[in-house]
Amino acid sequence: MRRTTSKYILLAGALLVLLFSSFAAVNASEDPEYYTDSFPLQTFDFRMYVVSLQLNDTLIVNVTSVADGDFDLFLFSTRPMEAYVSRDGYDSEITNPERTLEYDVTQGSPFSSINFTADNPDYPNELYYLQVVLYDRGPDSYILEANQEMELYFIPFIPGYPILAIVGVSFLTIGVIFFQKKKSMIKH
Ligand SMILES: [Ca+2]
Repeated sequence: MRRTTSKYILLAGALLVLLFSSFAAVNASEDPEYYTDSFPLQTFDFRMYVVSLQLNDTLIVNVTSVADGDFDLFLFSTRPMEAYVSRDGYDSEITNPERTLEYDVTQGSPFSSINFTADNPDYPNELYYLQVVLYDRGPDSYILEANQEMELYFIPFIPGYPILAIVGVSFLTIGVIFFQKKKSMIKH
């Protein structure tokens, strides 16, 4: 009898925890620090995110450097097919107003931020792309906090020799695995 009572208490406790955590998940969407990410970068290296905004949604992104690194932020209205940053620094295209909606290239501050409201009625439900660049004093890590759910975005491979190289390496890897398997089969 006592055993079943304690079982019921345990079950009730578990239910309570479940209820409470689901409440916490609902409330999280209104939290200004709803999405967070942290990542280490080398100087002139970058990381990209994609975010979906509806008309009149506001996106607030804050990036803080962990050490002394100088990070910059760029928000694009179209899907980036290039990084516009290399070992030589920025390509001027990175601030082209045709695709770059907002950017923060302030120097000498551990904080970078973007505050953007999707107010163009021609684009009521659009994807926007955020690029975080370590501009100076790397390597360093950043901490990103955003009020919207974000996902990582990777620049697609441009068809051409990189694809050929990938296919070549894949075939080579399969070949090596096959060869080693055959070798071990002969041994046994
Ligand atoms: Ca900066």
